[in-house]
Amino acid sequence: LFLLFPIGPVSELNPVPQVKAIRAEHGKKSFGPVVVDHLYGGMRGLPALIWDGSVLDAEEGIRFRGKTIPECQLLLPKAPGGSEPLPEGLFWLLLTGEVPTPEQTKELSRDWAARAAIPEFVEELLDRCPTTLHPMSQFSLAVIALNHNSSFAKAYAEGISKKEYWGYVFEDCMDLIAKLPNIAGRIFRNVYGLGKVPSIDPTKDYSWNLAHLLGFSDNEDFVELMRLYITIHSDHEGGNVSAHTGKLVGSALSDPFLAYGAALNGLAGPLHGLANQEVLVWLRKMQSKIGEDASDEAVKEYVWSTLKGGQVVPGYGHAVLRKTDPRYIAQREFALKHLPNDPLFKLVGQVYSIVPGILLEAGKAKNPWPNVDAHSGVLLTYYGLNQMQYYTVLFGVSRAFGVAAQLIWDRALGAPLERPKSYSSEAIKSMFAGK
Ligand code: AMX
Repeated sequence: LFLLFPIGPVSELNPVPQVKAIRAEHGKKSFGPVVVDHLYGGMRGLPALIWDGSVLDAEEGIRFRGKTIPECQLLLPKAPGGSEPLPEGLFWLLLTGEVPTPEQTKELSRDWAARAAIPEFVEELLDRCPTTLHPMSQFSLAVIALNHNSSFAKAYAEGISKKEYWGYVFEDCMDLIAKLPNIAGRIFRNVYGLGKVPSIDPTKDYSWNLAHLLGFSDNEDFVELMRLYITIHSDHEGGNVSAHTGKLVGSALSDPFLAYGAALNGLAGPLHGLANQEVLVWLRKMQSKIGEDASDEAVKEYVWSTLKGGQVVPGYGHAVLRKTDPRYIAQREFALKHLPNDPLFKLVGQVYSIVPGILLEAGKAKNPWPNVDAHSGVLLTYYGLNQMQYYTVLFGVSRAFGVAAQLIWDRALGAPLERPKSYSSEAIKSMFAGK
């Protein structure tokens, strides 16, 4: 597999010369002004990063190597009898820019299954965690502990050349992705008292195995949901908190386990990946306050009470998007196909018809439309995965695909240590005094 990826010096697709040419021709050209608001405003919109794997357009949403979600659903290989894309194919696409053949996808499933076992001490570490420790904290602990066996850290300590970094990072990233189902499965079973983690089946695909370890592989629709879920949550260009954290930490040449553990800690925040847990908590609270089958008026009143309480409506708004997230639409279409009459899905739809109007009227949020997290929980709940605190772990399994692809490319392209400049407010005052 290693030989199939187009990073090595012999490949015609190797983009290293292309990057050199871009820098030689355009290196000193400006994107436009940096204004003081960029510094105080969370760097929103500041051009600062390179990532070829996916690009986010404010109106259209995400494209993975130029392909929209519906295009990926059409073009990427499926499991026999399945209709959702296999995330193996998406990883291949992110990494190489090419749609793999079904056989290449199968080879990746086999490779990951062969690497899936986690060290015994990591199993013990997870078994010792109190069940009250949030699943995301357990997830991050376990991923960071995998650094014990990092090929990159070992090779670096032995003094490899810079040119060899990417190959070892590639090995670690493949291990990282492969081991996540066993970590995620163990956390799920430990926290919710669901018994021993079953074994990975080396003949099955990644999503089937993840579903199997969670105890849902008997339900083919749930397995299909996992395939769609991992595909659409994998990557969202380079600047979101988890992707950027992974890249930043990786730039210090911390190995992929340390870098992805850090990324997971960012994903665990309520304004980022934890929003999928927050959405379900919020919907359940709404139901207990205004009942099921509530009127539009009652829902409106509840949304306003959330805003008046100084809280955000979880699952709505986005730092980049200005339209309904296509990841939301893909999940809505899945729900229309598989669970059109589910009461919670109906509530999600009702909320969709009400919240944007209220956020527009409230006048603060730049984007009143739903994001990916507004819809994922209802799908998981429908199939019986109703442990809301666990939801972000599944997001974390998926996001590894994008962060891993980025880490491999960053080391292949020789990306330097990230080190932007910070200023004090005093410096800003004196810099612009009288101007
Ligand atoms: N409900 C209420 N207020 C909201 C809001 C929402 N859903 N979205 C934005 N706002 C508010 C902001 O809190 C901010 O208020 P302030 O001026 O008092 O600080 C104001 O509107 C302007 O914010 P913005 O420029 O529109 O958004 P942002 O880029 O600063 O933040 C995000 C983006 C996602 C953090 C924000 O929309 C939010 O908090 N949404 C709810 C949480 C959520 O769904 N997060 C998941 C995002 C997707 C993901 O990463 N998984």
